[in-house]
Parts: sequence; structure tokens; C-alpha cells
Amino acid sequence: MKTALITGITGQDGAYLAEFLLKKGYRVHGVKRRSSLFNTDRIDHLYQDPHEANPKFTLHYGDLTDSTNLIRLVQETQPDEIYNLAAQSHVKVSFDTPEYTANADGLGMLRLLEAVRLLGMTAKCRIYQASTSELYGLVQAVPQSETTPFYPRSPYAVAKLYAYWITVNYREAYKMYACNGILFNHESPIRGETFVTRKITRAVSKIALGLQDRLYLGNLSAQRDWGHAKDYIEAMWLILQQEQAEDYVIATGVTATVRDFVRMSFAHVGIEIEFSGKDEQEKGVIIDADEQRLTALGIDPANIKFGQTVVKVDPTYFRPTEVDLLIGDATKARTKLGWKPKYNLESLVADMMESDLHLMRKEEYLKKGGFKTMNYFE
Ligand code: NDP
Ligand code: GDR
Repeated sequence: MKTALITGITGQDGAYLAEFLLKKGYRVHGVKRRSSLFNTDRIDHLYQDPHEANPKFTLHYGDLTDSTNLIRLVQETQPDEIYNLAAQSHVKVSFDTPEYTANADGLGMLRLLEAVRLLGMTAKCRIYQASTSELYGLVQAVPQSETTPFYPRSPYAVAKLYAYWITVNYREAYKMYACNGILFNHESPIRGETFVTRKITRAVSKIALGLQDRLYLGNLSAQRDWGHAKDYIEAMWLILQQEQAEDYVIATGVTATVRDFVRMSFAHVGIEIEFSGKDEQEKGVIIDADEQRLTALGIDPANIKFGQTVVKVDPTYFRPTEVDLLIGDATKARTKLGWKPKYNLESLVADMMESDLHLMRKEEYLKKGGFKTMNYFE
């Protein structure tokens, strides 16, 4: 039985990867930060009572900014594979917390590599670094592949650039099996709510159910190559199963604007919206609705008001420096790993919309039933 250690276990990818590895028969150890509230929603279904004999899934407190903690965890768990998924992963937030982001996202990987090296585990333990298409930043060439030059455009991307190169360096210097997966944006029903896709699918679901009037977004023209997290975590695993340690781009090869994603999400529930205006003045207005589709989904057509402005631009969400266009070339992953995504953009939007509609129905139900949250502060 193989043992895996996953940092970032409470995040989107950590949750999908843990489930995937457990199904493959791995023993999985997850590293979780202490937080003042429970934040294990995404992995609660995998929880095993630690009092049970020989549990296959175990959580440990830890933090990528604490070397002694990481050394102890690697020693105690003796992993065959480490997946370093932990990061302050929000690009916009990295402009507000640049030093912390550098520490966790950049030096964090160095600490893990050093832990493996100092413990004499370089031959036993393979290690995966969650690198990112944000490394490409300012467009140098498209589609972006393993040989496209990097030009990071945020403190997040600069921190990840350090992690990328320290991974390559430890591979070359100490013959470690250490690899970068350069993953393009990947989303899912359990994507963090402040990333643009999930923000959109949640808001569109609420607007359709009459629980919200409007969605405020930043740059609608940014283009991203969006895939499904379920497909991408499989690639992480494949990257660690090869004879040679190498770096791989993981992407769909299809790009779309944020505006397209909004249109597709509304279209999923039968609502057509039209964008007009430019830059900060741009807005999206409802121009048509398919009553049959709405009714089939259990949505009251009376919620939909023609001419209603449902999308507006709020410059608060603009970034000091933006990444305008990402489109990945995953030829190497397709040919060497045999990796191929099962989801495309349409099925990704459908999966996220179905899930968020379901979630928002609970809110609608509680509201209609007159349920009120208790006020703890009176
Ligand atoms: P999430 O933001 O959903 O999850 C990040 C995880 O890292 C959470 O478990 C978080 O814990 C944990 N974490 C944050 N800071 C620390 C720290 N200092 N010490 C320990 N744990 C920490 O990200 P995703 O699952 O979407 O992404 C996984 C990784 O892949 C990240 O490194 C991200 O940068 C990278 N990536 C993601 C892409 C994507 O499109 N999703 C694309 C390319 C790369 P908590 O729950 O406590 O916040
Ligand atoms: P990104 O994802 O920055 O690509 O990083 P995000 O979903 O945050 O932004 C994508 C694009 O949408 C534009 N945008 C908005 N973004 C957010 N979050 N909120 C808004 O309201 C909004 N309006 C427009 C952004 O400007 C951007 O151009 C993600 C993260 O998962 C990283 O950790 C990962 O490395 C990369 O994907 C690949």
C-alpha cells in the first residue's frame, strides 16, 4: 500500500485528490491549518474515526510556513508521494498579502524539499508541486506550453515562480523525483466561492431563484482556459507515476472570456443576456428567457424580469496587473501521460450550475418557510 501526504487537503484539489487516491488504495495523510471554525466541508465524507484501527485517511495540523512541523510530518508519515497543493491561492489577494504569499507559496515548497532531503528520503519519496498557468502572465506566445517563457504578473505568480524553479533545481541537484504540474484554471462545484467561475454560478443561481438582483464583476474580457478539477487531479497522480521526473502543462486548449462564462451560466437556466457598454460602464441585461427550460428546472418564470441589469462592473475587482489571455498546449501530457480531459467548458458550466442551483434551493426553501437566523449579538 502506498502512502501519500497532501498539503492543502481542505482545498478544492486536495479534496478531489484525497478521494481519488483513497479509491486507488493509498493511505492518505492530509495537512490542515488550524482555523477558528470548521473548514473541512469538502473532506467530511472521507473522515474516518481516528480511534478505528489502521485508518486510511488521517488529518494532521500543519502549516507551510513552519519547517519543523513539515520535517516532523514527513518523518512520521513516511510518504511515497507528496502533493504540495497548499497555497494562498487567490491572485487578487496576493497583492494585499504579498509577503505572506511569498512565504507560503514560494518558500513552502523549499521547506518540503528540504524535509525530504534532510530525512534521507530522496530515493523513496516523489514530490509534486502545484505550479500554475499564472507563471506565463504577460502573454509571450500562445498556446502556452512547457517551453513558453514565464512573465509572472502578481505576487502570487512570482512566489509560484520560485517554487517552480526550486523544484527543478532539487531534481537536478539531488536527483530527486520532483515535478511541476503547470495546471491551467480548473474549477468544480467545490471551487472556492471568490474565484470568478464559482462566484458566477452561485450568483446566476440566486438571480434565477429570485434571491439576488445583480452580480458585480471585474475584468470581463480576461480569457481563461478552464477545465474540471476532477480531470486535473488525475494528471497530478500520473505525473508522479512516470519513469522520469518531468514537468507538464495540463490544460484543455480552449479559451473563453469571463463574459462568455457568464452568458453560458445564464443560458444553462434558459436566460439570455446581452452585454453593452465598455470597460467600467459595461453591463449585462436580460433580453430573453425560455419559459419551458425555467419551468423544467423548477424556476418560477415570474422571477425573470426582461430589461433587468443582472451584471455590472465594479473596478474594485480589477487587478493592478492582469493576465489577459491563457490557453494551454497539453500535447506533452496527452502523448507521454496518456492524459485526456473528460469535461469540456459546456459540461463544466452545467456541472457547476446544477450543483449551485441545488444549493441555492435550500436557501429559497428556508426563506419561503420564514426561517430566521438567530442573532447572537443582541
Ligand atoms: P484552494 O485555495 O482551494 O486550497 C488551498 C489549500 O491550501 C487550502 O487547503 C488551504 O487551507 C491551504 N493553505 C493555504 N495556506 C496554507 C499554509 N500556509 N499552510 C498550509 N496550508 C495552507 O486551492 P486549489 O485547491 O484550487 O488549488 C490547489 C493548488 O493548486 C494551490 O497551490 C493553487 O495555487 C494551485 N493551482 C490551482 C489552480 C486552480 O485553477 N484551482 C491552477 C493552478 C495551480 P485553508 O482551507 O485553511 O484555507
Ligand atoms: P485566476 O482566477 O486569477 O485566474 O487564478 P480567478 O477566478 O480569480 O480570476 C479569473 C479571471 O477573472 C477575472 N475576474 C474576476 N476574478 C475574481 N476572482 N472575481 C471577480 O469578480 C472577477 N471579475 C473578473 C480576473 O481578473 C481574472 O482575469 C486561479 C487561481 O486558482 C490560482 O490559484 C491559479 O494558479 C490560477 O487560477 C491558474
